[in-house]
Parts: sequence; C-alpha cells; structure tokens
Amino acid sequence: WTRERTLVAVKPDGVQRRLVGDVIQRFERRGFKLVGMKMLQAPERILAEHYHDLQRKPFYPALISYMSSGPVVAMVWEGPNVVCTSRAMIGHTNSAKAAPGTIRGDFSTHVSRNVIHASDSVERAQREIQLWFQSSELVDWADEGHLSSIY
Ligand code: YYY
Ligand code: MG
Repeated sequence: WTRERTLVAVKPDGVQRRLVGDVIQRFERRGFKLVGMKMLQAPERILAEHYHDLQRKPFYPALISYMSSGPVVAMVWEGPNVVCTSRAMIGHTNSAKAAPGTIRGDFSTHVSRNVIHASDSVERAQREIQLWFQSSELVDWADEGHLSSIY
C-alpha cells in the first residue's frame, strides 16, 4: 500500500453554514487520518491553478468569485483508497443528482453552492496537496488505530 492522500476543502458556503465539523466527523468516522488542515482566504493564484481545467467554462468567473467570497477550510486526508472513497462521500458534482447520505446530497441543492471539494484522481490529489499546502504543514503522525497492523 502506497500511502494515499487527498485534498478536501470545505467551500465558503460550507463554512458560512457551519458544516466544517460535520465534514470532519464524516471523514474521521470512516477511519481516515487527518494529516493537514487550515482555514484560509483562498488566493486568486491558487484558485486559478486549482480550477485551471475549467478556465473556458461559462461558469468559471462565477466559480472563482464564489470560491473567493469567504474563507475555505482545506484538509489533507490519508488512508486506503481515500481519493475514490472521498468522491463517493461528497456525492455528485451536481447537487440535484447527489444521493442522500452524501455530503452534497445532504446539504446542497445547487451545483454552484455544493459545499465541498475533493480531488478526483490520485495524480490530481498530489498536485492539489502541493498547491494548497507546504510540506511542513503536513503532519506524519503515527497511527496506532485499527489499521496500524496493515500499513
Ligand atoms: O470535482 P467537482 O467539484 O465535483 O466538479 P468539477 O467538474 O471539477 O467542477 C468544479 C466546480 O465547478 C464544482 O464543484 C462546482 C462548479 N461548477 C459549476 O458551478 N457549474 C457547473 N455546471 C459545473 C461545475
Ligand atoms: Mg473537480
């Protein structure tokens, strides 16, 4: 098992709606390990790089202005299959299609205010973690929990 990590971010609407604790609780209950977390007003430079692929989409300006509208809480979570599992936990991009029980399916009704980000592939997760965090901000603590004997 190579240590898999992903970037999760509670977006400004999620912070405004006091959903940070709920998000953390879901990832902790699942058994993932929190190795980095910070609140920040996302700089334009980071958002532009983060959403580089969407630059030409009609919703891009609104997306950047929404993501700049208040602080986000960025986190790095670690664990087996965490990238894929996180995507399942957050639910469909379009909130209208997000299943109940997922974060978007429980807390959001519209794609433009969909509460949370999670990386969509292992390679992108690595790039996004490097974009949002300095390596010194990630904490490699010893996990003595229920998975410690398998990795
Ligand atoms: O990875 P994910 O967040 O699920 O979706 P992306 O396709 O990467 O789009 C990023 C972000 O853009 C999405 O979370 C909301 C916003 N967006 C939008 O406002 N309107 C769309 N039609 C599609 C995406
Ligand atoms: Mg995406």
